[in-house]
Amino acid sequence: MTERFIELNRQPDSAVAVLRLNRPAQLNALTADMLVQWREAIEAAGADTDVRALVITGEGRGFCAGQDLADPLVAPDPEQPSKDIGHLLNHYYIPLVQALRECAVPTVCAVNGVAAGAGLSLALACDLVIASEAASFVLGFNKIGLIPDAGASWLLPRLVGRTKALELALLGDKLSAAEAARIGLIARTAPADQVLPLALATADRLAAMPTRALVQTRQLVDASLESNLDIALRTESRLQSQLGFSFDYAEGVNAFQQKRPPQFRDR
Ligand code: LHQ
Repeated sequence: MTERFIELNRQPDSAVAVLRLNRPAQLNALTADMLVQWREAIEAAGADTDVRALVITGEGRGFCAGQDLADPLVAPDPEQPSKDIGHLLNHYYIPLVQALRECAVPTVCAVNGVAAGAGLSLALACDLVIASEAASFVLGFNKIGLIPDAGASWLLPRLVGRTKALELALLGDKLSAAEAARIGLIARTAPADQVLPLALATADRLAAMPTRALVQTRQLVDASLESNLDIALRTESRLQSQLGFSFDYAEGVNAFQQKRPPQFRDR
């Protein structure tokens, strides 16, 4: 039987699901099985209509050290010099990054410790990143002769601009959580024992909001980076037109007028 490296659990009495990377002795370095399990867990959380927000975190002292470099799929092998490591990206990483970006509910990444290589790329693919003050961030691809992958080359310049993106990618220095928040790589930091509680509280807030509008907001923000004002104005208008017929719109306006908290329920 395949070993489980990803746990997915619902918080008691809450619409928040928690996805936990669980391979702590290797700082949650990613094997092919783990990448499949991670994608399947995101899809399962998104398909469960009782789930309205997803928290992603790691077990142990690391969040995720990126690709498991000891995995025979990627470990250099003199017996097999033509091994194609791009295969792993095409079949495992790309579907996982897409699952994160298209998740049917908002995602909050609670970075409990070091995030390296593709572990950093995957954290950055979440909607909100909250890191422990003890966490650190390192691209590290340059140290093994590779380029930033799993979306990092696209995300980094958009998050922190060309200057910082190239500094991080070319020098490969470890960044503290405080510095990562200062340059806008992540949303915020919290003391080590508060990072998961803060991520859960943030996810609870998101879970009480109109999910469909939040997910479409993510899509609009992502699309804006490739778009222009005219296209953005028209896309906003099309989506707003649809949302105007939703339960959550009527509920939000009625709740405002009746001076009561809204009870959103669309997914
Ligand atoms: C690991 C790993 C690891 C295995 C720590 N693998 N065991 C995509 C597609 C195709 C090909 C290649 O790549 C990719 C995407 C990528 O992600 S490439 C980038 C891969 N990741 C890295 O290069 C990071 C390698 N790790 C590190 O630089 C350090 O371990 C960091 C900075 C993450 C943490 O350093 P420390 O806190 O000093 O911990 P440590 O180095 O002592 O690691 C603890 C254990 O975890 C250790 O095992 P051991 O048995 O000696 O206790 C490491 O071997 C293991 N580990 N990363 N990626």
